[in-house]
Amino acid sequence: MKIKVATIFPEMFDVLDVGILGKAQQKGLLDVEVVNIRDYSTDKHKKTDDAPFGGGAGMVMTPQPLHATICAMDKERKAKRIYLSPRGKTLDQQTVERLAKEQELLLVCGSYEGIDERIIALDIDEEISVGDYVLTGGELPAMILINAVSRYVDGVLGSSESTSEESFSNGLLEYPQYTRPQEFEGLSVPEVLLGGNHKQIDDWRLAQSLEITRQRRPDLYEKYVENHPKPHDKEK
Ligand code: 4G3
Repeated sequence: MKIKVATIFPEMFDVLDVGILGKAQQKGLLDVEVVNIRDYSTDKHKKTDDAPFGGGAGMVMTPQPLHATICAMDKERKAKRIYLSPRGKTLDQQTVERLAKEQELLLVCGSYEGIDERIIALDIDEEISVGDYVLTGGELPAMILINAVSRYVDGVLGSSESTSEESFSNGLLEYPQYTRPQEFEGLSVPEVLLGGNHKQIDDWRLAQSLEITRQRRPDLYEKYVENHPKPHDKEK
């Protein structure tokens, strides 16, 4: 998968060369290309921001460098163009899976109080938020999106890290996990996990997932229960 990023802080994306995503890039499964918006500014001081019309706090990213960057990066308009912003639709696992099917993404990172609205009208397909909080720029949200989407690219995860059995794949939160040693600081691993009865283990894990989800995420719990009606007593 090809992922292009437009930002005024390209060096922030060096962390993508580390770990699983670094390995995926070396293997050619993932190709992240980062472009500096400042390089496309025609201003004599290479400015990329200005004060907002109408007044108010902070600065707004000017349209010229952004539009020039996006046009240069996606001449054939073949990328899905995404702007990371607090007013976007909140990213969820279903959206991650949909975006992972795209050939190419172009992620636009805004700084300060955001970007000139006309760039969104002219150049952006979709606005996405990574949660209800404000950061100094869209760079960390872009990296969250890259990380989440890359896990669905064929070959990026090993078989032991597959996406099929994890949290949210059944709409529930994860059950508790344990590894060696069998006792740690006086706390033991639940007996059922040591027995090797896989039906019993699956039942225990589902019960744990259901209880944790009911306590922490009643919204997810209600959805699960609606879609998994209890088998009622057989008619006589
Ligand atoms: C304000 C995205 C700030 C307006 C970007 C962009 C949080 C998210 C910014 C704007 C961001 C998020 C840049 N902060 N929740 N900061 O995904 O358009």
